[in-house]
Amino acid sequence: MLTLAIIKPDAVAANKTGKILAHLEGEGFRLRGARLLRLSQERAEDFYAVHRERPFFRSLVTFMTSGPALAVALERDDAVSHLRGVIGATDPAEAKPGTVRRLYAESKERNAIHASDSAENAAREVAFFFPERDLV
Ligand code: FUP
Repeated sequence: MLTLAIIKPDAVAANKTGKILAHLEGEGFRLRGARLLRLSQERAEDFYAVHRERPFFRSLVTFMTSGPALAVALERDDAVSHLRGVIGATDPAEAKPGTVRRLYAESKERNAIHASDSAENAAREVAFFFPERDLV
């Protein structure tokens, strides 16, 4: 089973990409796709469309377009729920010790990593970044 993670611009800018990938590999995830990219405003708005009416939407889009991010397609048993546990709560102050966000995130907005939150969203989000031919 595949899920989608994005190492966000805060973590890439802080040179934490390698540490975060090592953490994910240590949890048994295998890389099936990887793309370093800078989201356009239109693509970021599309990716976070479910949050369009939320008060943090504009700020989130500005942050997500602020610099390079690394999108990865990851494979593991129970990938979606396992990765959600590994990244921790949205706000690093509330994330459990040892989770990626507790270890590496700066704030609730600049929170180091995205992970798909359901099997349905994982399928949509993997396809958002990776055409079938780019999944190894
Ligand atoms: P998560 O699934 O943990 O990434 O969290 P959500 O889907 O609820 O939110 C998506 C992103 O919006 C978060 F990663 C960060 C941002 N966000 C804020 O900036 N402020 C908030 O109050 C909630 C979310």
